[in-house]
Amino acid sequence: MIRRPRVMGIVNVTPDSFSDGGRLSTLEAAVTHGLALVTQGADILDIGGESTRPGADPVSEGDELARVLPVIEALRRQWDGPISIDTLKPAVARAAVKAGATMWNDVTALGGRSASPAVAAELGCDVVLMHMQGEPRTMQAAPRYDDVVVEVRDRLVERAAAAMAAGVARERIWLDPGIGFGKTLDHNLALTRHLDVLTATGFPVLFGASRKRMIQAVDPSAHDPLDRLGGSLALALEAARRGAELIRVHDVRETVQALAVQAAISGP
Ligand code: 7PJ
Repeated sequence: MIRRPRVMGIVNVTPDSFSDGGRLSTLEAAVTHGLALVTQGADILDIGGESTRPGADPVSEGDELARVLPVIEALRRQWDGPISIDTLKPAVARAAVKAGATMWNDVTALGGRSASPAVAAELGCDVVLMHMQGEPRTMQAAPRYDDVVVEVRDRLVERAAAAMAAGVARERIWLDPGIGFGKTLDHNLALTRHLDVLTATGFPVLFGASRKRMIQAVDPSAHDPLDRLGGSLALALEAARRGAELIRVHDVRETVQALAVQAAISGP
């Protein structure tokens, strides 16, 4: 039986988070949610204190630290599995790793700050290099590519080379196509359909499309992110089939089950 990919459970610690509507804004709720995701089968937790959804405003370093650090510290006391910090700020990544995080998930692929590659090397943690065209506030205005699959792959391989030049070990690097980050529906579909082009680089691939707007673009009735589970599962299964090793999701239990059944079907 093929091994199913691992599942990364999303823990938003943002009052404006689009799919949790602020309900996880307190420390206690975030920690409770994270532990519930572990019970549901999450292999790794991704803690984020700055929303990067389209149109979102930036958050100050102080506010971001105040949101995520207590959550990471509390989770670390109660769980010894891997924890990822979703941030583009090297100072937040450094503090998070000191508090016990083991992975830096950077939606700017270490390009958000000039110090990022060197800090990633210094921390020695796993690093996710995600592709984004433009910046969150404006990235969905007019995304444009000649060949989105090749351009995203080439850009990520370039960012991986920059990370390695700064001292990040090759085996620490993950690539992520950045579904929804400066991409139209057609771009997102092509990146999913041809995810094997990214896995062929030899770097492990993380894929995240959970509850994203591309699902509403296919099913216009799904304007509420909570109504996008079916689409999220379809995307997770396809990404797994195309070689993704880590799938980032809100609905951990349902995703783990779908991936387990897919692996069982594929046989011994
Ligand atoms: C992603 C992410 C993603 C990685 C977000 C949302 C928007 N990090 N952070 N990949 N998306 N690595 O969850 O809808 O796709 S925030």
